Amino acid sequence: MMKAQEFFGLALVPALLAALSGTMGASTSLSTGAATPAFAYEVTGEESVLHDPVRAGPLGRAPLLPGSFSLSDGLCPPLPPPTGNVVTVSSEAALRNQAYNAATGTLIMIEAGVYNMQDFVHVVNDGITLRGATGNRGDVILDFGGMESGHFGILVDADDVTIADLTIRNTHDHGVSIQGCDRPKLYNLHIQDTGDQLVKVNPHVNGIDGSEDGLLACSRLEYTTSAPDSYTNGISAHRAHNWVVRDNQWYRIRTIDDTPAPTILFWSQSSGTIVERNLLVDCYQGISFGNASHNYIDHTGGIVRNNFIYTSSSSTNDVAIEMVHAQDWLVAHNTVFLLGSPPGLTWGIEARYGDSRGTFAYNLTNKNIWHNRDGAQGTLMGNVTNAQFSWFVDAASGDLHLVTTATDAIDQAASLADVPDDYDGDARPIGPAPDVGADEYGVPPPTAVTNLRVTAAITHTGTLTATLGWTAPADAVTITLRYNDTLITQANWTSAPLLTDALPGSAETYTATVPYDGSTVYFALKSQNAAGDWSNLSNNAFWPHWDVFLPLVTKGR
Ligand SMILES: [Ca+2]
Ligand SMILES: [Ca+2]
Ligand SMILES: [Ca+2]
Repeated sequence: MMKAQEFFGLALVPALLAALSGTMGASTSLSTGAATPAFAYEVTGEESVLHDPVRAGPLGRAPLLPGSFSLSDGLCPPLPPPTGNVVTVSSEAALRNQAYNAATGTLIMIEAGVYNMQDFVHVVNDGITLRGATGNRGDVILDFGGMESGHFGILVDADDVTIADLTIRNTHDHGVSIQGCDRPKLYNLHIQDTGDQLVKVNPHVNGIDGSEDGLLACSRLEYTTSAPDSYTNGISAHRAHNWVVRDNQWYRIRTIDDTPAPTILFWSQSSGTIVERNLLVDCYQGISFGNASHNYIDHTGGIVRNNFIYTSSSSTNDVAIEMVHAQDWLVAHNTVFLLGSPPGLTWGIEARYGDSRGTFAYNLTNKNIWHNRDGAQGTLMGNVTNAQFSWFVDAASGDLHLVTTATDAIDQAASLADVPDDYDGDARPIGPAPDVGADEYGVPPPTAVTNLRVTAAITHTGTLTATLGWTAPADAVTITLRYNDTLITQANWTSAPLLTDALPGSAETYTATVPYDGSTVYFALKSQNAAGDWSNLSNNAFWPHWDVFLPLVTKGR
């Protein structure tokens, strides 16, 4: 353990070492049973014991919550069909064998089933993909609970490795461990009830070369009740750079005794982390850049945006977002609603220590934001800190979408270039201005039609009868059509003669009779959603060149 402590720059005083001993004991099996260099940078205990000891007294376990609302398909599309060098496995031994021995670039498809794993899965060649064969992560379950050797679930010692569409559960130590490898992609996973961290990211054994450009997305990570001991995180990443953690759901990420342990923790000189559109429910701590146990700049850059963080009154929580020894961050448009704070914990978001600086902007919370704790240089911009339960669709299920009466949040922000969308991936703003918090209230305007065309035309003396066709946009309630003798643009839209403003949003054809002198006639449309928000302008269709439409140009029909 001394090696790890030295690497992370800890100067542990004897009293703290004594305090740590109990927690460190839990990891003894790591160093004795698996004395390989891959494990040399495990850090056990420091992040929990040395952190600010704000905590509740008795355990208050949250009831199991249902799966809540679903994520947007647009943000979490299925992976493309398998191509290239594909092998299929249907036994745990074959899975481990292929993971370790398959050639660089092999895609390993794992057939549906529950796999009673007998050892950890070790990936050592670049470009390996481990993927559940059905695309449904619940169909392919790697259960490590009966394992007789090894400690991890999946250990990644190679670059460009993808792990997707499967479940990892009941590991002795970490669920997935990344060893300084670059561009790992963890996608559509369900990671559950691990002994230590659900996902761990370490540098290579040289302690310098960290993991670059990783992705953890569209996954569900949870404990059924809590970690089995005092040591866990949802993801703990040392020396990780430019990772993206997005569109995940995290439930009950907490130690057994509420020892502080962030759910999403990037530290040990990590940088450029993006944490967005995550849902955290009944986790003891939330998102942390840096940690109080380090006394150097622990994180640089990065953005925390559009996350929902909720703790019920039957659970307990520490701070939900903390920037500690962290520089040049943006924490913006998060919704943090905490009902499990112990007496005295009046804040839920903080920046701490004089070397921390960054901006808290347009966050929506029911707790204070402590922007200058211990001399931190956090700045505040437009945050709302008196959120009420009634402002949300279904806070008790973690659904912190706004309701129409949340007028203290709706349209109360100014646009931030770094926050162009919201929790749902909808472009901001909807309505006159962005909303405070992670949800932009309302339905986005319909997308612009791009395939308006003249499908038939008949000319008479002085008139043209043209049949128009298009694909109806989603969320359109009414469609307005106009024509003109010049190209219709956003600027001249309202002055172009009206054909109709009363078509239903589902309409996909319209027959227009317009004046005709032999020159070109142009047609275009816009649609409106239920709130009356306009789409952008469609392409122009025109006659007599009825076989050509913009911007999709087809010829030779
Ligand atoms: Ca690396
Ligand atoms: Ca708005
Ligand atoms: Ca929204």
